[in-house]
Amino acid sequence: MPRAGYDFVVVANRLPVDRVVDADGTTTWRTSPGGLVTALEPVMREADGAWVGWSGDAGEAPEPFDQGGMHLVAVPLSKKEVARYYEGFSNGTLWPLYHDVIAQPEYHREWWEAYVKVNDRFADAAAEQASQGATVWVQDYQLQLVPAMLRERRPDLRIGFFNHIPFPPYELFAQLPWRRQVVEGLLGADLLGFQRMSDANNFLRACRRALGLSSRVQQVSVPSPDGGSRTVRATAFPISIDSRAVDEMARSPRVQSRVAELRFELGAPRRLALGVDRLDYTKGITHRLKAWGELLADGRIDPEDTVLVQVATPSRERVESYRQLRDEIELTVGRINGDHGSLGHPAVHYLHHNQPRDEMEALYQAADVMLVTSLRDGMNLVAKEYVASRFDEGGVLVLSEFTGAADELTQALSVNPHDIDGLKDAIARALEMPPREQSRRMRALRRRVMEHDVAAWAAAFLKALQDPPAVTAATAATATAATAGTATAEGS
Ligand code: ADQ
Repeated sequence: MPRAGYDFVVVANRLPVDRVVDADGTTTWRTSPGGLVTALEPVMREADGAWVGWSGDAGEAPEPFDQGGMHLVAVPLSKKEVARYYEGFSNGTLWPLYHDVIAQPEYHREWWEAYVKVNDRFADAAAEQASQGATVWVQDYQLQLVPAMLRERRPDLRIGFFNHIPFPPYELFAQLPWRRQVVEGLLGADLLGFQRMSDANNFLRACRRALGLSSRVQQVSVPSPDGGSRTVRATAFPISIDSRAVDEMARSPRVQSRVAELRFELGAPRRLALGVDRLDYTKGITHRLKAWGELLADGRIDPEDTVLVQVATPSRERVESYRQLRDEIELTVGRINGDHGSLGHPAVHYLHHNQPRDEMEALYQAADVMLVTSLRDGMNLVAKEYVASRFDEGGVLVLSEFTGAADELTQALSVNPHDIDGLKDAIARALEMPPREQSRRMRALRRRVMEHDVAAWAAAFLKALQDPPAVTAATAATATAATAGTATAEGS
């Protein structure tokens, strides 16, 4: 097979586009708005880039096509592979295992076999697109075997990997029957990026424990087939958002007038709290609702003047545990409204659908308090979006200590979502925080989020990937410490 010759190749489970079928049945593609695309688009355009990923539909893949300055190469997945590789091994095994086993991971050999096969197909597609000596950046937990598979086919490539979700402590990771293969797969990369230093250190520990390799500060030495060894680096590159774009949209007259409208539609409450999450058991939505329900029952919140808006994006609806969670959340919201709402005045407004971007900005602007109560979260971009949208320096962020964002956003009100009494106190405090304290905290939060945006994240990773190992270990650690504020302290 001849090589296509792209100097920069991104490999991700999903292509950065969604299929749109018009009324006349013709298919077009719309770029999906996401941080990763925003960050990588300029790099892609400048470096002559290709993006390898799944289209989102089972069955035959469309032919490669160009869209928004990117060359898109779709990898086909059969219906069975979607069930076993994606819904099964990625979302039923790795996702719960990597999020502290909040839900029980399932280990099935046929899921693992599909994961190997699909990773192999992604590696093949990437190897075909990359030019001699190209840079390939593999994204996330669905593709952990791709780095080694790619190195085997193309030792000339510079390979990076970024894990968007946490990497678990070895005591949990050790449950995985294929732990050795996963670590070996990742070690095919030259540079491994994690959200937090503690994730990188968990990975380095897995290298020692599962493979008996020796590691030094943020690097591990891997024996190569020629009898020598390669150095693989693993460190933190906390991801961010397109902060300027969020800030600008929040200031726009359209969003501003929508903010006033929204508050009116919600009955002009004195206080408005907001939760925005993918409907996922890692996000702690039930803990948040429990705390809110108890605050109402205790009389600490008056439903006449204080409301909660919970936006829950539909997610992984074919997976049984997600269906159960949706039922549980909707039952709880119904109970709270039954007990504390009145006609035309629900205590909790619940939306189970995607919101357009500008509506999200208006919600952030309208919210006096933002509730992020994840039980475990790689980063949590919602927290950063809230901060970037608050150009008025108002509003209070209540943030779980179990998010990656908590390492950076130290001026938020930090909570342990398992501690319902503590969570209730933090919510009550946030709802009554004086404006001066709000702006003092928000100013500090904004400094961090506006300076360290997603472009800075991508640039830092790609620069470190080009650097020779010995220099990079020090540079990456310094760069991360400089940009992440206190972020590195946590991992030590
Ligand atoms: P997610 O688990 O999806 O991401 P998060 O980081 O919060 O979590 O990103 C969610 C994104 O979806 C945000 O940009 C948010 O605005 C958007 N969104 C949520 N609900 C929406 C709705 N109803 N309508 C429109 N948009 C909505 C994974 C990891 C995270 C990590 C990111 C990036 O789980 O920990 O931060 O990848 O690395």
